[in-house]
Amino acid sequence: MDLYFSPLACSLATRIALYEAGLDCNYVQVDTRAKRVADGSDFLAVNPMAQVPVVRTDDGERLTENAAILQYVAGLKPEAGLAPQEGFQRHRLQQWLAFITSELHKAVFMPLFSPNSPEGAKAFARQCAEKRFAYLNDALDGREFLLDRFTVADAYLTTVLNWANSTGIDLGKWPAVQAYFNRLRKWPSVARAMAEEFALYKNEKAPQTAA
Ligand SMILES: N[C@@H](CCC(=O)N[C@@H](CS)C(=O)NCC(=O)O)C(=O)O
Repeated sequence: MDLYFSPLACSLATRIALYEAGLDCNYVQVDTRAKRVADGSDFLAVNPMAQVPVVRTDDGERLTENAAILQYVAGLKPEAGLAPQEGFQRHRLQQWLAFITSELHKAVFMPLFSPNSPEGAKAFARQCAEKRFAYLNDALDGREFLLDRFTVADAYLTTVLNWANSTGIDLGKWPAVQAYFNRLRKWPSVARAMAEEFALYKNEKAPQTAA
């Protein structure tokens, strides 16, 4: 399996899930701004949306969208418990994946990160953050994870919360969210994936000094 990723982008969630499940993968770095794969090839040929994550399965299928990819990875190793396989808890997992992708990732963080989003869009995103983080805070109060154990939803939520600092969102306003993030960032698969991608991120941003 190949995972097309960009350091510390939302594709980090899939890396966390793969580490948690103990699955092997070929990690293919992408520069989403230049729309180039690390080998110089055109990323648009892989994903016309120019977005990570993309998974290429061992059968040659290409899969996009965090929610779909994370459930795919969880399904490769059901015994790792990264997603409830059946029953109402499966719907609960999907509820959280949908919330993270639409209400946090796209409604709040995307406008704050995008170099093309106007100031008004950023201000609106900050306004949207209030209700969404208050809701999340209530849901996490007294809980260790989003469901009853670590799942792919936690991998995705931790990845997204990791963007708060650099976008000026103060998680301290929502103590249960802050406590969750402080705890989950130390979870072994999360800590390992974040440290590895942070090193790649720093490297990517370093000025090119080679002659
Ligand atoms: N709907 C997609 C969104 C993926 C996404 O926004 N990826 C970002 C990185 S976090 C990206 O590749 N952005 C580059 C771009 O949109 O040009 C999903 O959930 O997988």
